[in-house]
Amino acid sequence: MPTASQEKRVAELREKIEKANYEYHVLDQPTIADEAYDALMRELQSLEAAHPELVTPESPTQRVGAPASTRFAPVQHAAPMLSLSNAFNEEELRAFDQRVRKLLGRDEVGYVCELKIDGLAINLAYQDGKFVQGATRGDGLVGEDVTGNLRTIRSIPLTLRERVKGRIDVRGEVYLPTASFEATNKERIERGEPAFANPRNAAAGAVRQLDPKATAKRNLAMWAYSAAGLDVSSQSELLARLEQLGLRVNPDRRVAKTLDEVIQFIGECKEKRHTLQYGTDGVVVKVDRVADQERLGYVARNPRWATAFKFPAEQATTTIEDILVYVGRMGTLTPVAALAPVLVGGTTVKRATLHNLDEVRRLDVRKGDRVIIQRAGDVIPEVVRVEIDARETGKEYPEFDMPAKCPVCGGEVIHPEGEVAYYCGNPTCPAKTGQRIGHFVSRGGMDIEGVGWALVTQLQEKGLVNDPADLFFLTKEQLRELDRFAEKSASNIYERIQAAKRRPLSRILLALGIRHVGDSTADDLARWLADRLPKDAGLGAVIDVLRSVSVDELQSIEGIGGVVAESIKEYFSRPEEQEFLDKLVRAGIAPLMPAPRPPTAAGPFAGKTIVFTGTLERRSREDAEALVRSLGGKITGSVSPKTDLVVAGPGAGSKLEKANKIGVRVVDEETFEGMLP
Ligand code: 0OW
Repeated sequence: MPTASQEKRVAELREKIEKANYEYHVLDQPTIADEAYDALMRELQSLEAAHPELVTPESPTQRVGAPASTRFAPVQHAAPMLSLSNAFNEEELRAFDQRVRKLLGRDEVGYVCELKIDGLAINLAYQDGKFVQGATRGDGLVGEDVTGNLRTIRSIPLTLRERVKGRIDVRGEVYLPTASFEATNKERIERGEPAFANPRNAAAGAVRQLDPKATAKRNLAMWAYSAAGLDVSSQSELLARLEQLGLRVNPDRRVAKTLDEVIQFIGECKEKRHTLQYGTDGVVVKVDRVADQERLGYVARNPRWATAFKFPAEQATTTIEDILVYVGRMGTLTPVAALAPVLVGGTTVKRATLHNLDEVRRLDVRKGDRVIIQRAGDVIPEVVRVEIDARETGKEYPEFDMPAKCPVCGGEVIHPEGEVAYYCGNPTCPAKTGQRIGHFVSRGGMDIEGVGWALVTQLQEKGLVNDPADLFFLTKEQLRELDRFAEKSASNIYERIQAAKRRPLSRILLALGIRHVGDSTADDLARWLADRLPKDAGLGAVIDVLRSVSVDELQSIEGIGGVVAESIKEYFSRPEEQEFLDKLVRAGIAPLMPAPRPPTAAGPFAGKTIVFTGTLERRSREDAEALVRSLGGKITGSVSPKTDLVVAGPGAGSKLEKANKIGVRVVDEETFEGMLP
């Protein structure tokens, strides 16, 4: 049993160490030397080793734990983690400001500007002031449990400086400081592993390590920028409150009364950002007052009260060494420029997309040309223009033409009449299945980290995998036999593939690669299925519904139109897909059904069907419709006895006549505006 003085000493040591951590990692103003800090830690570790009953999860010695069993378990966020619309120039920023002032009906707005940190968005759940769960943003609704890994990040406090009763959800960006990013890449290249393309990918890789000890080595840091559950009246007050609680908030921020002040701040940041110790790709501009934020609301998952001004793309000049042809997962042939390697925006670029043959003709780009290329954010670089006058007289610059045979399988290349694209006509072209597997395992799909091109190609060449479902039948032995696969990485990959059997249903639908089914359609379809199936429904039950559902039923789903409904129906009826789908079921894929949609706030339009007709003056038609949806209403395009309200602007025609004829309530725009909360 520890003596009273030992217990007292342990409490004292913890307080001194946490204070030192806070000053060093949050304030960047250490007051004790590293040696003194290490001595305190050693003393606490030896006291805890002697008296394990004294150890608590919050103890500073407990930051680096064992690999948790819950790692990567899905976490449903208490409140959706939003994404941001973008503004790429001053004009778009002014348009954002204009919309905000119009919707608020006043000119004085008041913004807060924050550096946009180029890292990985995370959610930190604190219960009564104690860090209890950390999750990645995921798709905004469901993220992954990375608590153990985030505990190793010293700028994330395990205990807040005030014991805030109840639960708060802090949002922030985990990032890898530039120096650590460069050191990590140096190590990886020495180990023969591919370098990370940018700090954000490196941070994501570090946060999603299977073992927290690996995360701890990466020297990650975090800036907090938002929170749910704190009673504040503005964003600037929220940031100050987060600092008070001991969270690290980026100091490069500014309250701006007018848009001109916002633009002034952006100009300062554009200069300063290259001197910063971390990656930033823009400035986030937020309406400051919370009351205004609530009034402005959201469109999809983008707040209307915030936007991200992205720093302009970086450009560079280089030479086209060759024009290659890349075969996509739908078999499309895409011309790609092989470039003389050049540094753009902090990373080396060797490839740039030429999109399609029309674009090649428009640019008149040829092998040997000097070109300007541009890289905006992390989208793939593209060729902006050719320096025609750099062409040497007398030298040949042959025009590029699409090949007649597929460069991967030699199959006939087809160019459907009137289409821009060229396709490989061979249905079993390995590039198609390779791309398809690549899409299936990608972050947007089943997110199976470590299954990259090199591995997929090897698996295909060895005939171990012909479609994505085959991945789930791979054994550890088969993986171990692959080239450059040691025991550890083979079992890591095997674990990740097996763990991927449990994914949100929307992810699985997205991973199938159905034409026209993107993020939001997959979400809508998954929710519609969840309303019809038990919570523990298997993939087989889901596929049975999708095989039997009609196009009309699909079209009745909110957000799914005719083209998408046809495409979904066509996919699930396609004969060559049935075997693949049945194999996925046999593999034991178990979808995570989405939580039922929370009941929409009982707003003035809750449960009502609204039709707009004629032109609106106060706001655009799509904004008005989105506002009605966010207030619980349903929008339809035609008037019927089921219509509850018609909003008629000037120039209204047949819909207004029909509404009057069948006795549907009609209001003008002013009355509609007056109905808004
Ligand atoms: N990356 C950032 C950042 C920021 C959230 C909350 C309201 C709208 C988005 O520095 N400073 N502030 C926000 O505000 N988001 C940020 O990053 C987001 C997270 C997910 C997409 C963006 O990267």
